[in-house]
Amino acid sequence: MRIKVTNPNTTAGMTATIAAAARAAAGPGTEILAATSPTGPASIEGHHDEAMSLPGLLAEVRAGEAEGVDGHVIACFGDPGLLAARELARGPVLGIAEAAMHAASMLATGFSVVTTLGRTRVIAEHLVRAYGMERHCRRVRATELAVLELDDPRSDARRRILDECRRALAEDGSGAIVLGCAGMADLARDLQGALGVPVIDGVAVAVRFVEALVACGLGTSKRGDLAYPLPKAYTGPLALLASGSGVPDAA
Ligand code: 2AL
Repeated sequence: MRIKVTNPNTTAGMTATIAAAARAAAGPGTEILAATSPTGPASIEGHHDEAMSLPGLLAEVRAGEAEGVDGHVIACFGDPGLLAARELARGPVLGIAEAAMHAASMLATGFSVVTTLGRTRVIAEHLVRAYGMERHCRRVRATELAVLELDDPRSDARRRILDECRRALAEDGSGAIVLGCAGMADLARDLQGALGVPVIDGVAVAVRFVEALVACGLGTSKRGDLAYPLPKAYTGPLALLASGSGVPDAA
């Protein structure tokens, strides 16, 4: 099967990290198509960044549908545009926060999220409530690392994330850690070895969850709000991104 993994920020180096994690997790016979958003912010660290990332992300989801992929992963921890992407897609579409939180809830009675800047914490907290994870998520913690520091081999990102994970285990009563950024995907194994508890990278588990759903013959419901978008006239630059959709009943 073919799974498209889209990085909604425009930093190709981060997409390389994400693609490596996705390919390492995927089962035999799964091809990972990794994409970087063609337009928008270099990193996503707030509500405005998320909004500005959506046209590029949705263009990639449309392109994946036109190529006939079996499912999608949105590789940013805010799960930007998740429901909009589901409207466009035939197969399953999973966000990495959604996948990681569900995985964590199956592995421990409580988990902590360790994320990047403090200003992104409220985004993760909104998702905790949207996914009904209030009973499982003990706390969302910020490291005050900028997303692009994760992409810089000279940064001390690993040490700062490890320190915050240790504080989470000591203070939150958590049994598992959810990594709160796609750019942390390459750290999960190493952190799990150092901490001795499950450390969950959402990219890996989202790929495996998509595989499982597709293998069960399941896709996105096309009944109700996740039906393909209604055809509309578009004005301005978005007309280019919304055209050639490959959306069957919007064509
Ligand atoms: C993210 C992420 O996963 N990618 C990005 O650009 N921003 N999330 C975050 N909390 O920093």
